[in-house]
Order: sequence, then structure tokens, then C-alpha cells
Amino acid sequence: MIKRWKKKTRGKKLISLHHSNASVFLVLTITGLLLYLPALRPILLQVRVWVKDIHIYIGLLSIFILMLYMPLFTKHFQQLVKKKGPIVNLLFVLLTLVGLLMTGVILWLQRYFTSDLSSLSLILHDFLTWVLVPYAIYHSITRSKTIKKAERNPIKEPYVIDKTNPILGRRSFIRMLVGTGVTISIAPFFLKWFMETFTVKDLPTYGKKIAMENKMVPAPHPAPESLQPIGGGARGEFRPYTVTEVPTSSSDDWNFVIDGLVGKKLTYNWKQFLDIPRTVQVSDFHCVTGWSVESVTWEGILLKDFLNMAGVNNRAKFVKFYSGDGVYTDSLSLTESMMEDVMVAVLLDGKPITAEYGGPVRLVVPKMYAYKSVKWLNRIELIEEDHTGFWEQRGYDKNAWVNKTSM
Ligand code: HEM
Ligand SMILES: Nc1nc2c(c(=O)[nH]1)N[C@H]1C(S)=C(S)[C@@H](COP(=O)(O)O)O[C@H]1N2
Ligand SMILES: [Mo]
Repeated sequence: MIKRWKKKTRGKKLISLHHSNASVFLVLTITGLLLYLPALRPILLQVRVWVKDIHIYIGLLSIFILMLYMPLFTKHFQQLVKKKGPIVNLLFVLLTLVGLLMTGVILWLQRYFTSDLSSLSLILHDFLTWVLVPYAIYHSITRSKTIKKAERNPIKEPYVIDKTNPILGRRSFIRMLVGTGVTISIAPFFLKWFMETFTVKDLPTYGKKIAMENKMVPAPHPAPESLQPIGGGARGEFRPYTVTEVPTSSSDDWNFVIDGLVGKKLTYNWKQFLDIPRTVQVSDFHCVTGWSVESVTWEGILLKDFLNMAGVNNRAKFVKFYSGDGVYTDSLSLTESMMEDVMVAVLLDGKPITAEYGGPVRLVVPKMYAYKSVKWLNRIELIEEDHTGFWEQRGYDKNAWVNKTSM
């Protein structure tokens, strides 16, 4: 009798932990998906950083819950071994979860890890989500059915782990495996549908190819070091991010301005712009969400050369950057602007930068997170007081240095 009672409370404890885990998992999945589809939803722009903070906060909470589960887990595990229960099932869920939590922590603290590690973590974090979410959906559907069945038949105790119990029995395990297989094979189609259905139609990135491309004639002529990208070219993939539609430009009406607290305001049309001497650099590109692209060969005009050409008024303390999208801005201090690798880029690995990636002209600030690297750059203004950029107004750190040590 006592043994039976003990079994039952342990079962109940497991069930209640299971339920809190499930709801935490749901919140993480929802906030995670919102983060994954971010630039798509203009409403979400305002709250993206909150969603991120909630995701991390709940993520840390889930680690705590999982640690609470550990003593119970060992018992549960031993019990399953004894009863020849579905161990593979349990291990699969647990390992996937631990993987998600570990990669999540690395993403959270990415500044303290190498960019390779955080890039890899983001890929794994995505992958494990796509493995675990379909599984969890399938699991919760079958589980609620079996629990209902068990409720209809109250003689059997639903929560005691037993080979004959329909919840954790071998047959349901096989069914679960089959179901997981089916769900995983369906997932890509579901995802494609999901992306197409819920993508805001006027944002052509993500999934949909943009119909329009820039019409800039003549095309910029790449320097030899660009044409054979130094180091062979970029390694990794850019994820095209935009908070607006992708603006396209034509050399007919495109121009570039540097004004504000300058000695002389400079205005260029495309042809004049192409006459400015360019340099070539190889640098890494880091987005604050965790992905990086390494050894990108950029060709363009150093920002410091621009500033020297225009002449800096001694009241000028900051440099503000404007995007042709009419919305996005950011800034650097004058000292930061003088760094050797801050570039107004025109070519990426020897090719004109496409509209999607910020062409015809984008800023590149390799030592800082890429929200500083304003796309469709068309105006540089020298100012006295600092300006808070688009993402910084919405919660991203004013300190965008990739390495905390270079603060
Ligand atoms: C069941 C657990 C989890 C799921 C299903 C999940 C899901 C996701 C998804 C889908 C993304 C978007 C990835 C992308 O943009 O490609 C994401 C991002 C992220 N996750 Fe998780 N996650 C989980 C747990 C955690 C934990 C425990 C942490 C840390 C404590 C964490 C931290 C992060 C961070 C820092 C990001 C990047 C946010 C950004 O876009 O800036 N996640 N997660
Ligand atoms: N105009 C504009 N510039 C922008 C952004 C944007 O949304 N609009 N996103 C920034 C962010 S957060 C990143 S990570 C990079 C992404 O560059 P990519 O789209 O070429 O990958 O552009 C940066 N510059
Ligand atoms: Mo970014």
C-alpha cells in the first residue's frame, strides 16, 4: 500500500513537472518563432527586444526546471530500465532539450564565445527546434488521447509506469516513433506553407525572391584584389534583414550626400561616386542574433577618407548614417568613424552589392554588430549630439562592439 502510494506521488510529481515543462516549452517555441520571423512583422519591430528578453528569461527558467527534474529523472530512468519502458524516447527528448538549452546559453552570452561557436549554436538551435517542435505536437496529441482513454477506464492507474499502461507502453512507443517520422517528413512542407502564409507580402525577403534589382550603370569596375576575392571569398551566409521593403535604386536619380558639420557639403551622382578611389579589405560580419559571415571581401571608400574630403568642423562629434529606405539610421562617434576598416562599400567579393544586401552602397563596420552596417546608405551627416539608431531605439545595446574587451 505504501509502495503504491509512493509510486503515485512520484507519478504525480512527474506529471506536474511535465506540465510546467510543456508550458515553458510552448512559450519558448512561440517567442523563438517570433524571433525567427522578425523583420517580417512591422508590429514586432517595436517589441522584438522584449520578446528576446522573455525568451532568454524563460529559457533560463527552463534550465532551472530541468535541474529540478534531474533527481526524479534518475529514478524515472531506473524504473524504465526495469520495466523495459521507452528509454529511447525519454533520452531523445532530454538530449534535444539539453542541446537547445546549451546552444541558447551560448547565443545569449555570444560575446564571450568565438563567432564560429555562436554561428554553429544558432544553426543547431534552429535545427533542434525543428526536430523537437513537431515531436512535441505529435506527443501532446497522442498523449491527451491516451490520458482520456485512461480516464474513461479508471481501474488502471494512469500515472503509474507500467508496461501495460497505454501512456508509456511499447505499442504507443512504436506509434510515437512512426508518428515522429511522419511529422518530421511533413515539417518542411508545413514550414514552407507557414512562411508563405504568414510573411507580410510587401516584404520581399525571406523565401520570396525580389522581382526588382538595382539599375546602376555603369557597373562598378572591381579592383584585382576584389575580383579574385582575397582568401577565396565570404564563408557563411548572410541572412538578409530589413525593417522595410527592399528599396531599389537607379543610377538616373541615385545620389549620395555628406553634409552637416562639414567644411564643404559634397553631393555625388553615381558616375561621380564611382570616380572616388576605393580600397579593398577582408573582414568578418557579425549579426547580434548569432550568425556570422567570415572573410568577406569588401571594396569601397573608407569612411575616414570621406570625412577628410568633406572636412570636419570642430563642433562635429558624431556621424549619422541614413538609409535610402527612409527609416533606418545609425551613428558612430567621430573617433569610431576614423577606424581603418569602416567602409562605405560598393562591391562584395568583386560583385556589385545587390539590392537585397544593401546595394548599391552600404556601410560596413566590421568590429561592431551588423545593425551598425546601414544598408542602402545615401547620406552621411556630421552632428554634435549623439543619435540613437533604429535598433538601439528599440532596445539593442548602444555599445555594439563585437568583443566586450574592445569597449
Ligand atoms: C525549448 C527550448 C527553446 C526553443 C524551442 C528555442 C527556439 C528558438 C528559436 C526558433 C530561435 C530563433 C533562431 C533564429 O533566429 O534563427 C531562438 C533564438 C534564440 N534563443 Fe532560443 N529556444 C529555446 C531555448 C533557449 C534558451 C534556454 C536560451 C537561453 C537561455 C535561448 C536563447 C536564445 C537566443 C539568445 C536567441 C537569439 C535571439 C535573437 O534573435 O537575437 N533559447 N530560439
Ligand atoms: N537599412 C537597413 N540597414 C540594415 C538593416 C535594416 O533592417 N535596414 N539591418 C541591419 C542588421 S540588424 C543586420 S544583421 C545587417 C544584415 O545585413 P544583410 O541583410 O546584408 O545580411 O544589416 C543591417 N543594416
Ligand atoms: Mo543584425
